[in-house]
Amino acid sequence: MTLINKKEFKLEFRNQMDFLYKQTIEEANSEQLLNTLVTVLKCKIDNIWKESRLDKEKEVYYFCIEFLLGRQLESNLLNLGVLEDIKLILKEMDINLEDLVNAEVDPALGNGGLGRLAACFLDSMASLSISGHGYGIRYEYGLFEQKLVNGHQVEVPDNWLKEESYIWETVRPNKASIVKFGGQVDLVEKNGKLKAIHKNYIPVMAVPYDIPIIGYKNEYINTLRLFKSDVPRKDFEPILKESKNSYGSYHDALQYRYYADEISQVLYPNDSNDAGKILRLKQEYFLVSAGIQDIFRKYKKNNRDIGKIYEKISIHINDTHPSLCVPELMRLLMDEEELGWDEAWEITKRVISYTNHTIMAEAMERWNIQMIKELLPRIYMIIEEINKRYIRKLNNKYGNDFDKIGTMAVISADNVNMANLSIIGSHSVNGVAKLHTEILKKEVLKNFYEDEPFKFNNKTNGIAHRRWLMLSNPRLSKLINELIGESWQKDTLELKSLEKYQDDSRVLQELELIKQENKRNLSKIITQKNEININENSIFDVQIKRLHAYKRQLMNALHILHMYHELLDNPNLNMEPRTFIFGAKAAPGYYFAKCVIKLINELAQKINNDVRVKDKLRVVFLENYGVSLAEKIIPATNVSEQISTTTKEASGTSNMKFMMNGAITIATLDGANIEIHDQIGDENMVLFGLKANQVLEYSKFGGYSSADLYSNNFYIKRVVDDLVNGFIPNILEEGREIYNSLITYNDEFFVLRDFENYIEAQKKINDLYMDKNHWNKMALINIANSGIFSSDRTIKEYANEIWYKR
Ligand code: OX2
Repeated sequence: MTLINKKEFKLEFRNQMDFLYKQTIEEANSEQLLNTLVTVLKCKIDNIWKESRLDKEKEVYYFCIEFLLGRQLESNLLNLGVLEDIKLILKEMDINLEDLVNAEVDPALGNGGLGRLAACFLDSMASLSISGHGYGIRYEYGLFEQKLVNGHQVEVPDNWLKEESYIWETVRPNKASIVKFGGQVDLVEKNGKLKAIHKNYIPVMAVPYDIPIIGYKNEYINTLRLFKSDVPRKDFEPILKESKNSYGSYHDALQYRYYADEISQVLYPNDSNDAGKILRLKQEYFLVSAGIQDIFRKYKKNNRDIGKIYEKISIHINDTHPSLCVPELMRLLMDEEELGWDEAWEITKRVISYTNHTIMAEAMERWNIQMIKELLPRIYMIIEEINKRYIRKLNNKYGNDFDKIGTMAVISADNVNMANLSIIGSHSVNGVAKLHTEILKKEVLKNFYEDEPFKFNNKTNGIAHRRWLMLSNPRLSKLINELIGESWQKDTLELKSLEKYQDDSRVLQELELIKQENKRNLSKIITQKNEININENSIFDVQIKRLHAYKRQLMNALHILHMYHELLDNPNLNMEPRTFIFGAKAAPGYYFAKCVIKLINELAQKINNDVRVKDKLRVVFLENYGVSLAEKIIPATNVSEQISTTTKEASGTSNMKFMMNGAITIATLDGANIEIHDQIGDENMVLFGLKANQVLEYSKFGGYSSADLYSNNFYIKRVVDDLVNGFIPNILEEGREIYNSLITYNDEFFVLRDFENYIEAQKKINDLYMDKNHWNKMALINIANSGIFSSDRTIKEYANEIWYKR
């Protein structure tokens, strides 16, 4: 790319520094240098960063309540094709790029897998020159910062903007729109048609903040548009005639400001469910209404016939949080564009598609009808009508099968079922891995599948290999380039040709050295953060993800406890030294998850201070896990823990990142672990645990007793008793809570049922690692077969099979 001319760049950099800070480079700190660099880069990309290509192409709008972007500088430089050049030029100016990279904030505008997937998808759409943009919320506070105090999680607000702006964003005040809350709706007759008049509403302004999403070496830039809520500016007054206009008093004005500001104030820190909280509903409608109004504004600039909008627009709703896209699109088509119901409904279905990300019952969004009625009166009317017409259709088809119709209705038991609304209002419903989609079709959404099988399809998740391999593991990336050339960077399936080196001891040796170096780097971070020394030659065994009962960090912890006992019983036990590494945030209100964090930390205290096992066993809990930390941990991992209760993890995506970086996976046959297994077989990963049909049978017919297992199995009893007998200090309450979940409440997630099997699988890991050459070969085969898990593959499938289909 001819973006950078050295002499010019240096001059621009100095000028910009002078303009922004009135000082020299030598005087500037890292933040100032970073800001200067980003400002220079933003000027350079300006002419290829277009708001929209709607005049020519069909555009995809990806609605998501979370985007977990990670730091942008290095990724943007890589994608612009100037990473190495800029590094060198800065070096000549005595600036270390790494310092600037580390000075950037890591915007935590998401909880976990869902938000990170959205970010990987944006990267892939841009890199594949697909005109696809994200719509989200510019949260003032992202996911809380996690501190550990005496082994307890303490949440600190994530003040990432620090009252300034985000270096990559550009605010577009002239593209703001008004979102209306509350008030009343009257249907009045006009020219023989009913027209909805919305009165006394509370107007909130949605201001777009745009972040460029730069494609990989293709001069293509899309936009992530995040909305901030605000009180309307003066120039909106003429169109606010019907709004509630009694903000005369100081107190009222303050209250109004609070009402508006609050909406984009903070990300809900729960990665499953916040239904029930009115503010969350406000956030959801705010995102949806601002986004769709924005789409209409752009569409109408170049297109006259709104009835053909499906030819130019695809709206994707990522999980049910943006489900109100369905009635909002109906509202705009009918109330603003004056289309009739039938035409509007056909358009809506053609435009919208929906991804489901979980089957967990508690994560299925349902909103109380009273709440929706009051907050969104017009939207509620439309939902009611959608429901009425749908039930009529079902009645015609299924007669009075009320059970069936009840599960499919949009409104039932005083609630609006958001998944049902999304399915009915779209032309495509997809799950995120093979098993997950099968469970949707055969169990959770069975009735819908039987009714309209053609809507259902699978799109196995993927990861942006640019961030998760090329950037986070540059040494491995370089080795791959040397072995097979660079074309894999654009087509990751080419990684397959690495397999020809599986018996090449020099290559395997090199692979091991790279892993070793990455482990050394991570050890330094651990020592710095946790004040503990790590044996760099031990197996780095890692579980990093949100803390959830179904993800079974508890099983991992109990196994560590088991190993500890085994070592104490037999100090000469033939085992490879192991370092268990955890990173996990618990939702602030999720008591059980917090108990597990406390347990792991106390276990770490005990084990790490026991000189008897000093050389063999270490436990590390890394505080404040997030994207930046993941980039350091994953390349240094030997063993990837993917041990969810089968059927519960829809896909998982860290499993793919680990595989691509040459870790060996220990896993249940859950989520995308199945597809990983399809690629590399039993020989190259270690499987254990209940199969999906067994779990489903237990849930349907019962037959599992954890108490029986506990009484009859020495190993299980030993570790479970340790939760309550004082063996692990300072976990009186937490240990009891966990004990009760396992024994009194019959171990909902089959931790004890899978425990022995897990111990065996872990032994197998140990034995495999003892043969280093063989281990390295497995690692190589993992890398070679990880190409299918690039999100480029996933996005091509979405594009071909969902978005561009009409
Ligand atoms: C997560 C799922 O739990 C995870 O399995 C999946 O990999 C990820 O989404 C991306 O598809 N919130 N987070 C998820 O689902 C929901 C709801």
